[in-house]
Amino acid sequence: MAGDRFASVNPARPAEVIAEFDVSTLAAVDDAVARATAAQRAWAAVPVPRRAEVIAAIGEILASRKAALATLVSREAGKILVEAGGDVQEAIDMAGYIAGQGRNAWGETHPCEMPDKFGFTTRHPVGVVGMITPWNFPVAIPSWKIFPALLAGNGVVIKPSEHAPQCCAEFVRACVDAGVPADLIQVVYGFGDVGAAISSHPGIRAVSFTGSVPTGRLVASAAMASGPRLVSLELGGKNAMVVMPDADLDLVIEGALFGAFGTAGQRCTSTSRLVVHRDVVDEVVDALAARAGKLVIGDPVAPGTDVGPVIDRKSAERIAGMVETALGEGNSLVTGGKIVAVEGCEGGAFFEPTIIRGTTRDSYLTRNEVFGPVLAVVETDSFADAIETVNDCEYGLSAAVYTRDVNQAMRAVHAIDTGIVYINAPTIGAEIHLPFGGTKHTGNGYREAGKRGLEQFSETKSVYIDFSGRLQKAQIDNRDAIEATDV
Ligand code: UN1
Repeated sequence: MAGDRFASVNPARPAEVIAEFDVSTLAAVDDAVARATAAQRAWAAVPVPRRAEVIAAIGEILASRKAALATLVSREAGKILVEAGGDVQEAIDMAGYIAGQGRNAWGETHPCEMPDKFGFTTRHPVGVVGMITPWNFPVAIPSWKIFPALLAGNGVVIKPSEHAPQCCAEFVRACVDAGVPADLIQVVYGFGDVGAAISSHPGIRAVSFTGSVPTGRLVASAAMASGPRLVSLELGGKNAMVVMPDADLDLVIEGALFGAFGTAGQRCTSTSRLVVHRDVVDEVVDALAARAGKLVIGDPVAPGTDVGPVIDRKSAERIAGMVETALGEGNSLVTGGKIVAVEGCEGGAFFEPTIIRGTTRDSYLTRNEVFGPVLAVVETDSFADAIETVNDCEYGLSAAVYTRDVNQAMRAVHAIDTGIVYINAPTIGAEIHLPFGGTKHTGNGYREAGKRGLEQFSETKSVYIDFSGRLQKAQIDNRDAIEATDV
């Protein structure tokens, strides 16, 4: 891989190069780990509230550069401008949240079994955290991982997706401008082999990955083969929205449009299954199709565009192939289904918002993640069947339930096996102070964001202080013996 270069391009106009990068060699990854390790030692000695102040300053710099960063996100990742701004805003919000945590509790105290003794926990950095991030939230997701890692006193080696490296480079530049020591966050560039080098690097103690299930498995295997290491995975989704007949159907249409076709369906949290009660399915699908057909597909930086491109031509072709497979299974096309050309965006990877009816729990389209603007409609005849349908899925990231019945809503919250559940709101739009992540093949039990996300890059130390001045033996086989020996 020595000497290789690659370019990131505008997915709306692939001839437009955004930036060029050297593919990092194995030696460059080694060097990055060595620099981050050296810088981490000094950073770990900085008091936590001081680290938090640096993170707060990053938030201010990001806010002052928000418009420029959003335009870059739009050009490099193809998100429409308003959603690109939301991507940057998540990082700003995350900076505020994490900075505030710098003055929060750093452990817990506990009573002990013996007199004149107590216990407490405290947190320590893991060392250097390796991160592999996707292109669909090219500023927000690095911030979800980097800010908690920094607050905990760690160094970072990050490999952004080859589709949106410049967004990460600009994000890290903001961190350095805010006062993060220059070597503490190292960015390496390239493809799977660079990710593999991070995952298995002996100097990296924890690996955090967001992406597909197959790549997540490779990352985890590589990390564990030469580990053990802490590995946090944030993988796929096949997120369902349930529509009961008593729901506010106008709200359903707005929510489904945003959930399924926002970000061109390329969020881990995008709505890709619409589980609708038979009594309202025709009404819902007709209204949705009418609105979907009017969404403006176009240049993501142009005001008025509703749906930008998918990330590249290969992805558009893969989505078209998946639609074809679904139709080949006998499902029916309600609207969309094709790659389309947009004037002024030559070679752009645009895919129509697509609705497909006639799928069941076992269809190809309800079982496989598309990562594009394709919504599969599954009919249901009862609440119980709807919940079973939601759960009959190998992923468990996000789900939404639309109903006006509060008892039904609460039953859904308990019964749905996903990491995130929305009531009367779409499957997208998670806020940074609540944990983000999922069950089953969506992850391996970790959560990003919120308090859980804050703790994931820390080691916990349990400390016992015995000020009795004598040997006290805990946990010997019976309490009489404890009393005889110790008191
Ligand atoms: C993702 O797609 O990986 O909840 C992240 C949401 C966004 C984050 C999505 N706040 O839709």
